[in-house]
Amino acid sequence: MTRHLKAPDLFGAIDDIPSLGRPAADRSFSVFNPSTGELLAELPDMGVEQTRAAIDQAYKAQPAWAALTARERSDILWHWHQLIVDHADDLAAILTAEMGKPLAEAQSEVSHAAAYLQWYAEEANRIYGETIAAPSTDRRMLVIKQPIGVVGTITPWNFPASMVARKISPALAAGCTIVLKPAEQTPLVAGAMFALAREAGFPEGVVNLIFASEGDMIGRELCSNAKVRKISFTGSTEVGRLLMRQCSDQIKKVSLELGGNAPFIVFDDADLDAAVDGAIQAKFRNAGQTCVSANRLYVQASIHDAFVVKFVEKVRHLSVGDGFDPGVAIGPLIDRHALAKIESHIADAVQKGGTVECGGERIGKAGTFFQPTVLTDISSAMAIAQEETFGPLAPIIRFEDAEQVVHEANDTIYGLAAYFYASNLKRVWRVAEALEYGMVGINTGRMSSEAAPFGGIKQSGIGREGSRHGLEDYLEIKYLCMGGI
Ligand code: TXE
Repeated sequence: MTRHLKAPDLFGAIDDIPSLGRPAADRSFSVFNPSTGELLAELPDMGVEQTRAAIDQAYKAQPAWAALTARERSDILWHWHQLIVDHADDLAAILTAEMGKPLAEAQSEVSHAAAYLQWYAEEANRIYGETIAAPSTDRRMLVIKQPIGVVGTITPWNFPASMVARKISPALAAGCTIVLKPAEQTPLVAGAMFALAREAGFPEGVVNLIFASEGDMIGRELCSNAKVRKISFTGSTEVGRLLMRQCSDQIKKVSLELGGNAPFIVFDDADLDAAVDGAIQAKFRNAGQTCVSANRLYVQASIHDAFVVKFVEKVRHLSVGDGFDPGVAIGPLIDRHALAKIESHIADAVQKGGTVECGGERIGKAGTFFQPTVLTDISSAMAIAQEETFGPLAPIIRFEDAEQVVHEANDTIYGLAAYFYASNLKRVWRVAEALEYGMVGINTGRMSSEAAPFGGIKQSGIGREGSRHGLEDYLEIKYLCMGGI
């Protein structure tokens, strides 16, 4: 493998990856730094044959992995956690180089990834069954939990380290083995994490990595290969839908974490400064490229103008640039398609009466930087209010009626995250219960945690990641009934 990255790195470890036991590919693909356009690395471009070989390895390794004691699996996960903590700075540097996010955000993501490993190293020891009071005295009835088997996982580029950890640590804790394909834009941090997994002592075949320049062929093999018993995917709703269709022939289990269209509602009884800070966090973290990013900001009419003034003032001060530069709050977008999507949302909004309060333009010719942008006079009919923008663009919608706004917030095919700021307790409960979302942030702009169930309803997905619910998603329920007692 050719190596170009200059950042402090783990390339000794990455160079080791082809020796994880899969045949090398004869084609390669390139990974670029989105801030500079610089070529970072060339990786083997694996295809169906390598995917099949990885699945075979995972299938062969699974019974022995499941037969270890929970404590033994937990110990290896702990070791992996410790190695990730020890190499956190290097992992964060790789992440910033290939994905673009500010180094401080990359460091926080690596900590978050490590937290999942820690959580599931603990949770591995807490897999419980049930006994059932039998309806006749000569029977005993109970439920045991067993690992699903081989899991195929596909991860996106926006959180390339924490998505890897969040998907595979519960699977491994449960006794499953995995084959993972990271996003083609950000395979390097996944590669480094897998190299550390090998050092941590996972037996051969338990964790398997596929580098590929596109997902289609690999996804098809993972979905159609009968040795794979579950698919866990994070990415666009469009690809999630396709994978679900491909899994339907074998009634294969799926966990899907897909797109969102998060409302962020500020009621007139909110702490305005806290709401402004929360909105900055929920909107501009990761340059808005987050499935839980605030996509539509609803602000009640009586506080609308005051909110806009304070919010715009803060947005103007967000500095945009190379994630390695100190003080940068917003890095580049992942690619030129992302720039084009933002521009089309702005053009559509302006054409239908929207006002650009700040931003609205690309920055420079190299890279994919876009000014953090605030739009007002937004209505629900605009594309910006209906579709996930996935960029540093905050559209503000004025509302009068507190009941109507909840109705509008729910009027979407998505149901991942919602946020609102309010102080009246009755309102807090009513709105929290009425929002049709898998996660609701109340007076906070940030809520991801390894201890909490992350996931959505409607077309935002199926299943949960994190917490003990995330572990259950990798376990089958088996009912045992013993008669003649
Ligand atoms: O996603 P894709 P993209 C949303 C967000 C973004 C849009 C498009 O709105 O603007 O999706 O992003 C693999 N079979 N999210 O194009 O294509 C691909 O290789 C199997 C939300 O990056 O879904 C990568 O590993 N796999 C989101 C992964 O799917 C396929 C995160 C994601 O890519 C495949 C990312 C196929 N046919 C985007 N096609 C979130 N929920 O956080 C692609 N892939």
